[in-house]
Amino acid sequence: MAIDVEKIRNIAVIAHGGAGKTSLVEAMLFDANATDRIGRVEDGNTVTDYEAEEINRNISISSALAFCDWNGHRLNIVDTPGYINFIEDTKCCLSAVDGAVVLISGLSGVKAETGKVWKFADQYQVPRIIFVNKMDKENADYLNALDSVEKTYEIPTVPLNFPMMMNDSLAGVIDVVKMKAKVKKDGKVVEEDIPDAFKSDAEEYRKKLVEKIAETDDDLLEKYLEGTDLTDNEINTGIREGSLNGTLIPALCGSATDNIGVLQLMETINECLPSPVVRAAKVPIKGKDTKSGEEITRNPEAGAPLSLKVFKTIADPFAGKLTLFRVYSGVLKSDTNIFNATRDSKEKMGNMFYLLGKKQVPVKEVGPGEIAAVAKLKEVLTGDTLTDPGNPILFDPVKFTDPMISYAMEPKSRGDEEKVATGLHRLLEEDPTLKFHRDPESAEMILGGMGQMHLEVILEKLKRKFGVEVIMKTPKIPYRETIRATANAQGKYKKQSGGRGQFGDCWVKIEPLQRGGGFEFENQIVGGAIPRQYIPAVEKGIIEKMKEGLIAGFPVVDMKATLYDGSYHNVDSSEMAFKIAGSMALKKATPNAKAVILEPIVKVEVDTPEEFLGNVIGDLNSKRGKVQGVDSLPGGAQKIAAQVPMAEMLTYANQLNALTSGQGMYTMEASHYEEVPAHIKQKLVEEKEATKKEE
Ligand SMILES: Nc1nc2c(ncn2[C@@H]2O[C@H](COP(=O)(O)OP(=O)(O)OP(=O)(O)O)[C@@H](O)[C@H]2O)c(=O)[nH]1
Ligand SMILES: [Mg+2]
Repeated sequence: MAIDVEKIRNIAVIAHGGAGKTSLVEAMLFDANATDRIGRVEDGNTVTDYEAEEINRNISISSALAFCDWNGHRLNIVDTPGYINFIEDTKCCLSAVDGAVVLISGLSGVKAETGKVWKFADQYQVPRIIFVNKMDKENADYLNALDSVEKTYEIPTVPLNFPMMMNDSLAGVIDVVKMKAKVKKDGKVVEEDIPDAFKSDAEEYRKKLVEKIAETDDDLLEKYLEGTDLTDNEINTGIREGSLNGTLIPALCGSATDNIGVLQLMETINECLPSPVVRAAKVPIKGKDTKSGEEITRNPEAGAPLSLKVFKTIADPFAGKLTLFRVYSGVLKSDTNIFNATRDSKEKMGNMFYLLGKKQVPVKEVGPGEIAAVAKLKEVLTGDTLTDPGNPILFDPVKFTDPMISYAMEPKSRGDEEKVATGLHRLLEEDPTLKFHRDPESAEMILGGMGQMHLEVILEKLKRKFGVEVIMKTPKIPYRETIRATANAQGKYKKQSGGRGQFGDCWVKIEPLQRGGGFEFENQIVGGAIPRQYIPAVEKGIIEKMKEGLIAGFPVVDMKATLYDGSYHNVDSSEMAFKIAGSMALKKATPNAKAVILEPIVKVEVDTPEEFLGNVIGDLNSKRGKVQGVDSLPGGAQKIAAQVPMAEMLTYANQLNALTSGQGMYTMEASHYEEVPAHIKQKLVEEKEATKKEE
């Protein structure tokens, strides 16, 4: 029997790294009796951080699912990673939920990475609740943390509780919706009347709460102005409407590891975050009819045609591939025939189950709005739409950011290539941000990912799950080459020594295009100087030479080639001859074209406590970085915006940790290309010559 769609709450727990997401999920599952103890990240015994690589590092690397039933509601909870290397996974999970809990640390307030996940939630219009965590910590400041949210995201927060500090320690929270104290006693949270010491603060918070809710609705405002208190129901409706419309954010505080404030958070999730039905009314479930291409919608109803979207894939060495999905419409049974609208292929559903971390809880039937998993589907990947064969619909896939860095790699022991490729193939299914290809020139295996830590984790997984070890070689920076001057040259390929020879002769002018101009080819041949059928061959020859690079082996960009003259031989001319002639012409024109090397520049934002500001800026300058600005963040931290060559930022995570005693955070994204300085150019040209000699 499928679960009542009105009673489902699909939420993602999102935040910067280390904010307490996994610990909060632990407390929620315990409070809902889905587990009988609260695990600790440090002890490696939490429900959602179950992969060895996560336990070894005490961080979440990949999103994990859990579920519990609480107060008549089914909570499907996605615990997401916070560290920058793994945040694309968080984005994908946010595309499949109806609400989010954003954790903010009571110590630091908003951090650089918070901005990333916040943007993702905006992108998918996901209503959210703020949970200010670590309020048990000394110097934690609730209002400062909320202030950082309001200032950074320009949206009012509505505190629904505040910390109950007794003898400088967090004893509980004061719920200003119910006007009750929720106090921790003998490991259990009990509800009591508000102690006198907290009454005036409670009144103050309550007044602000009613005021903010009243401002969201004319009738409520009138009632408020008449001096009548709002009912709990009016307050909850006001909060729900406000968070759905994105005009306000409900906020709570507590401590995940002390399990304080968590119960009220779960009440607020049930009361104020949308069910799949409320969500669909706000953000319709839209897709394309795969036959007509028309835009069509689906309703989260059992009677509607089946449609579901895959938001995660797990490569389990034993259970095989696990596919995690969200049902948008219709009912799915474990033997249903389905159609993969993304890959135009047929699939048969296998055994389905709910996931509680790695624990699988079998289920025969899942209905609209539900989240579940299935093993061993053949050709299904993250982002795919699975649908009723008779009523196909295609949902928009999630677009993933391109890899930030790539390494050449080789198996530690000879003959393991096949095993490496098989293992990688499985990991590629699991991780859409991972890219693998063989370099057409060096035939090297190139692995691309979001950062150093990301690739290290992949190598550990390869070893642990698929028993192969590989070595990573210096990363390949995606340098480019271009020209700065116009030059002309002739490419003449002539091999005529009896019998069928080879003859191709062309004159080409090359000139620079503006940055991002790509490649243009113009044919200015007149009078049949070169027969029409050979002209594309000249262009092909030029393009191939561009791929090889002109001075240091990097692909050439932003160049125009104009073919303006040439000659041919009736017998000996061929496409091949003119292709070679084209490539020769480009090579010959190079010395006069002022060829240069372009390097990728990344946009970096670094958050650091004030005391390390000088170190961080000094270090960025020493990396040929250009600091664009420094902004003060609420709470005293500083945000540095800079543009830095990617080549200097490969192992920045470790360096920033050292510079800021582990308190710095940064985000990095590809920005543009710039010319490398002469000494770097020299070094790259020499490296290319050295590798050429080795070959
Ligand atoms: N004092 C205190 N420590 C906490 C609290 N919540 C989490 N921690 C600690 O903070 C550290 C990080 O907690 P996690 O739950 O792993 O944080 P996370 O947000 O899941 O981190 P990532 O998954 O790596 O992004 C752990 O050492 C926790 O024990 C809290 O409320 N109070
Ligand atoms: Mg975590």
